[in-house]
Amino acid sequence: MSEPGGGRGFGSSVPQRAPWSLVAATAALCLVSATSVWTAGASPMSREEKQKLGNQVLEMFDHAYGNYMEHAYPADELMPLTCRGRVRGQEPSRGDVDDALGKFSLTLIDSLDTLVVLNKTKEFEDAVRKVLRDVNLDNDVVVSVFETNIRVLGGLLGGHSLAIMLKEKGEYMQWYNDELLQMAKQLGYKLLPAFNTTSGLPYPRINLKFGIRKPEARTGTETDTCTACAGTLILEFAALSRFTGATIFEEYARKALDFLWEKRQRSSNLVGVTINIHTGDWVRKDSGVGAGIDSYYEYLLKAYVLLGDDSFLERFNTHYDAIMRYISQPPLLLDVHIHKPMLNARTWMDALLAFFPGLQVLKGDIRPAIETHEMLYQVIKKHNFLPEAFTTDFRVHWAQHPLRPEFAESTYFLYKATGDPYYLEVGKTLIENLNKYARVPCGFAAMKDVRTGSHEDRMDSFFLAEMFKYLYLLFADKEDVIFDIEDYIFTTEAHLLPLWLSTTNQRISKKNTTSEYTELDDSNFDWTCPNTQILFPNDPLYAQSIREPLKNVVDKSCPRGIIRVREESFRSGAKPPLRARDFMATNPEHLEILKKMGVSLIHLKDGRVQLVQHAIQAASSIDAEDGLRFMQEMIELSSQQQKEQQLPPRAVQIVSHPFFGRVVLTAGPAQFGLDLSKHKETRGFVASSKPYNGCSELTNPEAVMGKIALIQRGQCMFAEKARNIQNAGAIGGIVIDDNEGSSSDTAPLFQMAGDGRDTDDITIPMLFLFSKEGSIILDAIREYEEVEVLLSDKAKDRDPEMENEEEQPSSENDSQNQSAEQIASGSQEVDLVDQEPPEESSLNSHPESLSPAVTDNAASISPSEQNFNPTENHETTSLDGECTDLDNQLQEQSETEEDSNPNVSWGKKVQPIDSILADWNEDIEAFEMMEKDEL
Ligand code: DMJ
Repeated sequence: MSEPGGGRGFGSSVPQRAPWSLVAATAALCLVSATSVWTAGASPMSREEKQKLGNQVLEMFDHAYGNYMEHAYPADELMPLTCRGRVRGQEPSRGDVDDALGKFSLTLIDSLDTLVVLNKTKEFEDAVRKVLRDVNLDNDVVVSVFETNIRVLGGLLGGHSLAIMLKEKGEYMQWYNDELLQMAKQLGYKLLPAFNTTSGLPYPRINLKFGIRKPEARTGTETDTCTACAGTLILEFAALSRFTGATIFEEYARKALDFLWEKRQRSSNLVGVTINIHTGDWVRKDSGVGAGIDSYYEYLLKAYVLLGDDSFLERFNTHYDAIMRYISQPPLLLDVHIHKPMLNARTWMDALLAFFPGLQVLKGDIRPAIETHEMLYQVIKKHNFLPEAFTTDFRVHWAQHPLRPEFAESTYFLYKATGDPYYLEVGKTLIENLNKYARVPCGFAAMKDVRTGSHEDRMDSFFLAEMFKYLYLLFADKEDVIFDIEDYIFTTEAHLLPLWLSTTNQRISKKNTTSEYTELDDSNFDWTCPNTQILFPNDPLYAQSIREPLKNVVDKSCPRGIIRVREESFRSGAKPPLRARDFMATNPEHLEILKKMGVSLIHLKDGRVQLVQHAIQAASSIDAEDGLRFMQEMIELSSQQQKEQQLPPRAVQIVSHPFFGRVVLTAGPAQFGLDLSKHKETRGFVASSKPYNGCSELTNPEAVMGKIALIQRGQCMFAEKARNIQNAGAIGGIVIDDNEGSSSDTAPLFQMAGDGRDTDDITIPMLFLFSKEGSIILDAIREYEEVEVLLSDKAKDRDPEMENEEEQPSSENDSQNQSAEQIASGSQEVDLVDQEPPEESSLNSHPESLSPAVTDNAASISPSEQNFNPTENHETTSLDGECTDLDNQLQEQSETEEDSNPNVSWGKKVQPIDSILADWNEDIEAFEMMEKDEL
């Protein structure tokens, strides 16, 4: 093995070489000495407590990895609720998410280097042998190039990196002869056909056996890919080239990066989310630092660190400057349009952006990292986990949480940068929440809905690749890790690549790397951490002082969006533009403003009012832009309100032995019966009704009396089933879908509607479960006979209390011993006819709702009441002074930013009307895209 040439820093640190020391190495310097600089603030954590927490992480990893190996391996992933492996093709398709699964024992490969970091060298040796013995990379399966690169190629390379390190130490892996590297090379060649495009951007998917385009491949026809998908290859591909001497991999990855750089929007220096791989046109022109773009930025900076190529740093700095100018609205990071970067593209943020503070630490820009991290932590404190998306006023936008590691990653890097024990306390909270809310008898289950605490039958491989590494390293002292973590860089999947690669096999020519950069002025380095002494100028409370004003940002926020208000309004002293949330169709002043903005009001025959904007009718281009913003806000407001009118999902929690509340199933609510959000939860044993469809008087009232009746969907109205079980004395009901294999993982939940008549006579709570969730209860009945459940709007904490309530012995092993078949099977064989369709909420029943319709050059929305005025928001705003404070604070920041940075006026240039019109269709498309947007 070559001598490591890496320098000292920490985790994602840098080798000591002069050319690139300006940014990355200085960041690392901050990190090294910060620990000793910190002396006050949060109480320091004792070595004993850190060790205790480290051991807890080890135990949690054993629980996750052990259950995967015992119940799922060689499948790609563990399904922790049904305690079996997820095999692609054998489960209902979940769409793109399944593209990570290539029938190559994904979780095992993704876990390899975690085993070494966690000091499980013996297990690592076993795992490598299993990979070499069992894993086949030649399956006829279509996989994501991006996911296969970061998880599998990265996993094999991380495993190889640590295998050769161990071999050199002389105790373990003495038999190892680069076998993982050979597999990595084989996989690398399998991915190369994806790059056969004129642009050099890879196809998003490839067939492991047949490549691209052949009829058998079932892929190769896609036209678009995400920026991160094309821009997150360089670390793994360059490492593969440098380890093997085969330069082609690094060349291909460089070419893709070069193309993306060429295609950046030249005036904003931002990139969009999706790009056409043939034409290079931006398909989605919204731009942020989260989903779809995130690791493109990460890899530019880390490619510089690993490869020492200045061009990557220059590109990163150019993008970073743009990000801080337009997207960063501390503590928020909000997507904007690449062509109009002063215009926010969304009023919500996604969970993937939680990696960004960690990247800012590597860059050396600590202050905004602390701010954004603190904001994210406040959201976590409210919901226990970071929801997949949340609004600018910190409401849940998408409620899932698939145990993503990004926040733990940033916490680790911030601790290394500041040495502030506050971040150890944050890590402790993460551990507690995982154990309390996500731990199930057979591993850790993703959260289906952070509001209800319900689970999804899913444990993604990145949970083992990343979460446990960052949490363990957070509490570890140097001697707790058997090698020097500072000699390695973390890939986006937290795989470890040795820094000595920077000086190995440097034969790759830089001919593909363009030399065209925007001139960098000094402001590009404004956010660079110069050194520790300046960052913490004798102020050990520095980080705390940045966090303090953000402590209550979530609790005190108003339930409304915070949208950047155009600065020129303030400057000229003019009134800020009319906001959608303030609009009242009966206010003549508002109607006048609408007219100026080119927005006309059409009174429809049915009493509704439609808004249509024609930019050309606006009084000026500024007014046209205001009109555009107004319409965008209206659409966002409308979809938000529609969401709020939906009853949120409910939870069915199995509380009896051996589940003790650890299994929480996502349930659909009913529009009739007891409202669980207003009343205490209902707890009871379950019993199947006879007839099972519950469509006539029950023949087994004695069995369901005082219990929660299980009824199958179909053959009559939901309300009729409810009446029949209520008459038999049931205290609640669970309707189980008759559509075999249906699951809340793959089908949207719905509300059970009434029967069109008065349903006040139904007083018991009714919930709906899809077939897969229902079969978990039915299987439990078969196995344990007595099964008790809790019906509620939010799962009750699974704490020892719940176990104590039971007299039966508790043992995780008991439940783990259930065979996969026992838990998985259980669909009922009942002949059924079509069941009732779920009733949709209509405009009439929800008079406030708006239905956006977007047409050529005009967007129209149709409020059903003329006086569109979300009073709830108003009241909250005017009653809660602190809400106003938050807005003012952001406003002030906006103004300060403007004062100190003359370039901010970019977005304030008066745009000619024809340019606005030219962009119009793009905006409409972008809005439509955003509405449909999925992570
Ligand atoms: C990981 O697979 C990688 O970190 C990737 O870059 C995006 N995020 C997932 C985990 O959330």
